[in-house]
Amino acid sequence: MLQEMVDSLQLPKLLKFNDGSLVTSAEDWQKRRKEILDILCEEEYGLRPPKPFKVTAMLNSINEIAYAGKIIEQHLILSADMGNKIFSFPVNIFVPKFVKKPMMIVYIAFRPDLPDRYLPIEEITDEGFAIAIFCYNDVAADREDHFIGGLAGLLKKKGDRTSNDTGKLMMWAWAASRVVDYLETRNDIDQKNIAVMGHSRLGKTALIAAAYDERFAFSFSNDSGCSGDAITREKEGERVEQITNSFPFWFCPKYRKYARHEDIMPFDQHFLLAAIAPRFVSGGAAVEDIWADPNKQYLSYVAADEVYKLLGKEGFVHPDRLPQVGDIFNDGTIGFHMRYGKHFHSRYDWQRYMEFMKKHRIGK
Ligand code: GTR
Repeated sequence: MLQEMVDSLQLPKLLKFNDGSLVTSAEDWQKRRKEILDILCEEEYGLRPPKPFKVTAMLNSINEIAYAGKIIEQHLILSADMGNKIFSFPVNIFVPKFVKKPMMIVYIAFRPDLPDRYLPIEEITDEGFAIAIFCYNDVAADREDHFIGGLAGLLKKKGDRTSNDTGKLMMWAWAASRVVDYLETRNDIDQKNIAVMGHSRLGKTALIAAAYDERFAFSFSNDSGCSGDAITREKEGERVEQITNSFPFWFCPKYRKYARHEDIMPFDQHFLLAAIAPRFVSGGAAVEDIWADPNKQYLSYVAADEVYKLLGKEGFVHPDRLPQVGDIFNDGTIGFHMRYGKHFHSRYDWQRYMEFMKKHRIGK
């Protein structure tokens, strides 16, 4: 049933090179993955900013007895050396003291508050996870500022944005990789189990971060929907037209041309998920989040599964039907859950992602 649904969407093929030849081995996939990452830069998110020469950290303050003495809380400023310029942004790290080398979640946050309504820090660290948090607005403002501030200002070229110029989702995703540059220097966390996570626009960002940076062993995208984990073809709710009208600055200018012409896109969102293979990816949906379209989110994971299978992974383990409230599919390399309620990053979602990571911890 599901396969027929996926087939009827006539999605661009994951396992076919741009020249039409077939992708039949893991080796082929390495090349195909590069093509896919290039297509997504070129057509949707814009070019990836260059890797900095060096990332350094400055510790602003530390509290060794945070949350009843259970947690070490550190406030840092990371600085990325971009050659002729330096880009700096704050990162806050919470490490539980009662576990040796905890798994680490890089969380891309909406707000600077610690904790906030989407981010129950104490519950997360009580589960034995360390968490590194940065606020996306500290990287590039989430509004039409004509790309003058933050990383956007630093990358800005003369004149109007055109073609494949970098959008802000890609900038936020780039910053998540800078956090990993820094985390790699620490020996108090589990380097093999670093995840990236975000909700909604930042769920889209988390997927981009993982697709382009193989150091993320896990990625968690909560309610990310349009231009994130949901297939765009025949999607309910938000589509390319609405998203590029409201948030043109999230994308490269070229993406807009697919408004009402989704059928000619040389990609769809299963490309983004497949670029994460063979690593772990898990998505959350909410039954009332029609704007994101839970069914099209789910079908995207179903469609990405063939790449995991080609790479010898278990992929997506799920029944042959659309998702229902209360479903939790976490046996395979791809996970998915659908909860009751609306668009929100809830405690329930956090529990599912942490459960998934504990279950699949690498090297346990
Ligand atoms: C909406 C946008 C969605 C989603 C959401 C959010 O306005 O249309 O794509 O990203 O914002 O980030 O909360």
